[in-house]
Amino acid sequence: MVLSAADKANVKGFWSKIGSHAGEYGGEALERTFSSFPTTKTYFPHFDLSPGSAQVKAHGKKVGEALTLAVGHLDDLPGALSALSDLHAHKLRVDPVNFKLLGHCLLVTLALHHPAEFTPPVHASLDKFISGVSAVLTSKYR
Ligand code: HNI
Repeated sequence: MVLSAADKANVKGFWSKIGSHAGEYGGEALERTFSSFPTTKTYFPHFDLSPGSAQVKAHGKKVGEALTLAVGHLDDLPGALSALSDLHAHKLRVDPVNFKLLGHCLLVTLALHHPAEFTPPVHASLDKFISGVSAVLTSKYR
């Protein structure tokens, strides 16, 4: 997944608008993923997944923060996400299809919070970015 200079500028620009909300949006996106696509819940049997769960919020915060880290390393996503890639491939073994579902919910969540900034070009760049992160997190499966 190659991000052009324009994609990188779009992602960075959008992320600067989000500011400190990335963690909160990560939690919302995760909640939406679990309720819209319940099969994703199978990876979290050890979590309290009831609506408003503090555990889901806390985990979503980690996801949001990992995305913020990735935005800071758009030229080296594999390096920046190497440990997370090991975790998802070797330990968690999350079926890659789930990344599309979470990625979709992340986009929806971002669009809901920032409709004016979520222009079609920004939409496309964010989709590429999240797909790129997902590609790295599923790259060590084989
Ligand atoms: Ni994911 C743990 C980031 C997709 C299931 N995941 C993490 C952690 C981060 C993270 C950060 C915490 C690591 C730590 O504590 O050291 N995950 C991300 C990102 C994406 C993603 C950035 C994609 C954008 N993870 C997914 C998907 C699933 C998933 C699609 C399954 C549906 N992740 C997990 C599970 C854990 C996890 C399960 C371990 C949770 C725990 O605490 O036991």
